[in-house]
Amino acid sequence: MKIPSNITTLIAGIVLTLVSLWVGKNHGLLPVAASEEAALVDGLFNTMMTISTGLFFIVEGVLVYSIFRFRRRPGDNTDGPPTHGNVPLEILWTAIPAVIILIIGVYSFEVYNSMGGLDPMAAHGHSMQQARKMPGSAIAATLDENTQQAAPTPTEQIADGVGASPDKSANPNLEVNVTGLQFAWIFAYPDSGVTSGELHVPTGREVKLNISANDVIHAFWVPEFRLKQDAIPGRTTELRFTPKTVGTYPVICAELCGSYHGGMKTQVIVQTPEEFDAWVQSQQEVASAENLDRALAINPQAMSTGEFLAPYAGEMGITSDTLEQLHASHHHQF
Ligand SMILES: [Cu+2]
Repeated sequence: MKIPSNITTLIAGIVLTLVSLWVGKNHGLLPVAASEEAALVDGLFNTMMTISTGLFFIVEGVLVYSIFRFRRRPGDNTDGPPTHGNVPLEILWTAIPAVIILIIGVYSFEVYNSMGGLDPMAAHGHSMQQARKMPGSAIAATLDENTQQAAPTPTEQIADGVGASPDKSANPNLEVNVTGLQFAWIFAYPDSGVTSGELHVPTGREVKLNISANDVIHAFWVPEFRLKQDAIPGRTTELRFTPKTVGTYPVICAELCGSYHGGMKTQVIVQTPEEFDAWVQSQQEVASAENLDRALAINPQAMSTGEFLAPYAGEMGITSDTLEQLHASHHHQF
């Protein structure tokens, strides 16, 4: 067998590395990265794409080369050479994948950790804030007091959060309560009292979603944010992120939840802070107008007939003159 020269091997190696790096950056498999956390996930994915492209071309290259180079020649009916076992080669092809997997494993662990996935205190955001405000008291002692005063729910004991870094998580800029139900998402903004079927978030502010479910398990997934979190009945899970790119992206239920699971979709609208504030204000106006209508509809008995009918009479173009004429004609009939 003719061993390829060192120069050929070197050039092949360089070409392979360059091709792998290029594919790792230009595969185009991921949607727009619309959150700041998305870069972490993309970095990991691109690294894995680079490594697997290199491995793919090495394995397939050797395979295709061997098919042509060592194919049966016409008239050659002999057996191939009886090769069996190669300890150094076997050690090598075990060691290389082991090292690669170890590197990817540590890297992915690091990404998950820096997104708050492993932080046991992520769900203690409020307790931590309280503890910091109390001068001279140890944080641990304050946390103990808190847990004794208010009976802890499982949510407070177990971290269900993922998203932003743990140090940021204590102070989310915007909180939204997300409820999943068959087959819709409801978004409630406790700060402004707005409730919406679509999630609106501003760029550059850290958002914390408190996710729960009314009936069965759902999962809140926004591919453009690279984030997914279960919505579980009876407990609250968290998702923290900072929206980065203005746009409209799909919110998809990623947990089979019933016959119309496939239709359980809505949108997340990432806006500039100004647009977002304007949206909140417009929603508050709609809400207060609705409340006014409800007040009118609820108390008809507290009103006189005239008061109750006044708005409708106005709509119908009835004036006090018309009413007087009606009244007069009634009298004539008697
Ligand atoms: Cu669902």
